Amino acid sequence: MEFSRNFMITFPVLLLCFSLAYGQVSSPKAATSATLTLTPAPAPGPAYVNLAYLLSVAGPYQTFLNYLESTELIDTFQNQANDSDQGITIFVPKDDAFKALKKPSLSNLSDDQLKSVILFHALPKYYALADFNALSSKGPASTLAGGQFTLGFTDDSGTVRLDSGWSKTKVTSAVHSTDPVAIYQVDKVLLPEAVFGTDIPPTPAPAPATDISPSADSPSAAESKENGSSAKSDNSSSSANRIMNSDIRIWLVLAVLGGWMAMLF
Ligand SMILES: *[C@@H]1O[C@H](CO)[C@@H](O)[C@H](O)[C@H]1NC(C)=O
Ligand SMILES: *[C@@H]1O[C@H](CO)[C@@H](O)[C@H](O)[C@H]1NC(C)=O
Ligand SMILES: CC(=O)N[C@H]1CO[C@H](CO)[C@@H](O)[C@@H]1O
Ligand SMILES: CC(=O)N[C@H]1CO[C@H](CO)[C@@H](O)[C@@H]1O
Repeated sequence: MEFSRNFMITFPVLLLCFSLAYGQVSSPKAATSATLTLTPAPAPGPAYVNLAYLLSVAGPYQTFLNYLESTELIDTFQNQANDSDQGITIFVPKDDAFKALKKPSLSNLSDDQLKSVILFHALPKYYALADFNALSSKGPASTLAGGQFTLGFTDDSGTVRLDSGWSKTKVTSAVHSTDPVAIYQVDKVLLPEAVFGTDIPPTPAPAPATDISPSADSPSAAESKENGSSAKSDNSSSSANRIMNSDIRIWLVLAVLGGWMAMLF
């Protein structure tokens, strides 16, 4: 009786002790996975597509939508979307893509340059994903920003890749694709050469080289940048710290437990 009562008290405490120690070591990493949304096509007829509404509900596109609204280009886009003869194809970068934009940032652009950059994210015509194969063979395509603002496309066995000179990226999901409105998500903000090729402020030479050379497969590019000792040096010390912390924790709990059991017996 005495034993089982003590056991019933000490067993949960031991469990707690171990779960604390191990929980510390093997804390789960927050796996943030991008959710790709594909809104189903509305059934009846050529319905009016409200771009501002669609972008606000379809994904993490708030930054792009904010730029559309602050530049008042939302009307230009919506007008093009309303044109059922031509339609519109929009490449919308995720909010993350704007956050990742460091070297050529949008903050230094004049109003006109900013408008050009935003207009650069749309083609004045509806293209289904299947149309890009044919489009890619016709050379660079003009965007809503006009003449010299062209985007190159390649259809890489079903993956549509975009090349603006400054940024190479690809279509990662179809947000909406019903004639006359197509909205495709892209991984990067599209930076036109016509703006950034001539107006890069302080350090023109190194910036474009590092941005252009690693192609669309950005993970490997990011890794190769982190080969230096700074990225690795904290691995040993931080994990050692964690192990030391959990050791101290175990010993503390065991000490308390020991005192407690001494009192019980
Ligand atoms: C687009 O069409 C809708 C519905 O017909 C209309 O309410 C809206 O004002 C139009 N917007 C533009 C910018 O043409
Ligand atoms: C660009 O903007 C940043 C701050 O946003 C500023 O520090 C920098 O001087 C600007 N560069 C030029 C060339 O205007
Ligand atoms: C391939 C590569 O990026 N190598 C770099 C690794 O980091 C050192 C500095 O720690 C650079 O000198 C190398 O160029
Ligand atoms: C820079 C550095 O200290 N890196 C260490 C990271 O952890 C591995 C494995 O413990 C060590 O071999 C490295 O030296």
